[in-house]
Amino acid sequence: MSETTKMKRVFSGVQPTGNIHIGNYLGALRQFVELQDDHDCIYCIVDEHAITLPQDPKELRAHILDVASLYLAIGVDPKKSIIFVQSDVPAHAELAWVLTCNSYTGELYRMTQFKSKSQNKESAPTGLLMYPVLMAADILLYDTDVVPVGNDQKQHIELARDIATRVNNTRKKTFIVPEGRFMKEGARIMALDDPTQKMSKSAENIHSRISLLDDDNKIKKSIMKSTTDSEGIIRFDVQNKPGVSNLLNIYSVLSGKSIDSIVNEYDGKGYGDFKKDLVDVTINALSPIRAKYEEIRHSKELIDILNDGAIRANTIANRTMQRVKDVFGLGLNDSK
Ligand code: AQP
Repeated sequence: MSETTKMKRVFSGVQPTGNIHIGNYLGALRQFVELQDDHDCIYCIVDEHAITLPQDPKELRAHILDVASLYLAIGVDPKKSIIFVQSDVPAHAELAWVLTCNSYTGELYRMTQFKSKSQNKESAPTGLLMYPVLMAADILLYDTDVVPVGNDQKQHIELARDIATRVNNTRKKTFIVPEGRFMKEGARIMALDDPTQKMSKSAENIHSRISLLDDDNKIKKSIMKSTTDSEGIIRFDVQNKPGVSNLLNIYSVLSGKSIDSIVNEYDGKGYGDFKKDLVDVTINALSPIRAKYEEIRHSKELIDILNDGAIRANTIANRTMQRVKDVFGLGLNDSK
């Protein structure tokens, strides 16, 4: 393929901090599948991000394989996309240090995720503050054009763009300046128990989220318990009816129906009927993913895919790292 028709490079990742939930899926992961036919895609399991907060080592390794299996189960195709584990490519940490030296503490303290994750902690781990710089390294290492993510990552993408532009302007053109890609619907799925908070893997209440691996009973319980309001009318109004609007959003994306048509369908009906149907819609959407996951999770094929992905990712990452070393004068090996 010639330079002019080169496919755009896509990079994204998920932290193995627990089971992927429908927020991760609807905001980010379904884009992974959508993009892989006409983009050059690289999908990572970002385990180095996970240790910004303490993790049990056995659980972390299990979650790495869970997330990788879920990538495959939702339809990421290893023949089209590179799938690998972040810590298998040492250049992520290496580039993160170079970028750390080209970022400012002020811009990192401004990050809303740092503010919320360090809230109520006497002293926050440095990694929590540095996480967006590591994320910038993840992205810039692969000369990424497009980063499919949920809305909560907008600020971090901006930072990656700022750092890339800063290096390009103060040194020489070293990095591609990436663009975030966000879904129109599903870019921010809210917690079922508190629709003012985003759905999260690590929230204490398991009924705040629906994980892709939840069984039918758990799905039913979480949806039937979800917070709505006392008005009893199904309509989309995020400001005044955040709970019902969030459920409508989930219903719409999982069923492929527009929000307007769902609102019409439930005209005159109560929340009970609506929630019961949403349970069915959710089970129908998630059960094939669960079945595929079960096939893959303990297979040798999974390990082979990740090993092969790491080899391919290392090749690209090492090339960028050499370019960065040349620009900054690091080491003695000048590639030119
Ligand atoms: N609620 C959400 N709605 C839409 N998209 C979401 N994403 C996360 N939550 C939602 C997107 O999912 C991708 C992977 O997220 P992550 O694992 O890197 O970390 P996160 O954003 O911190 O997700 P969680 O689930 O809230 O994890 P914990 O609890 O560990 O912090 C990203 O593209 C993200 O935007």
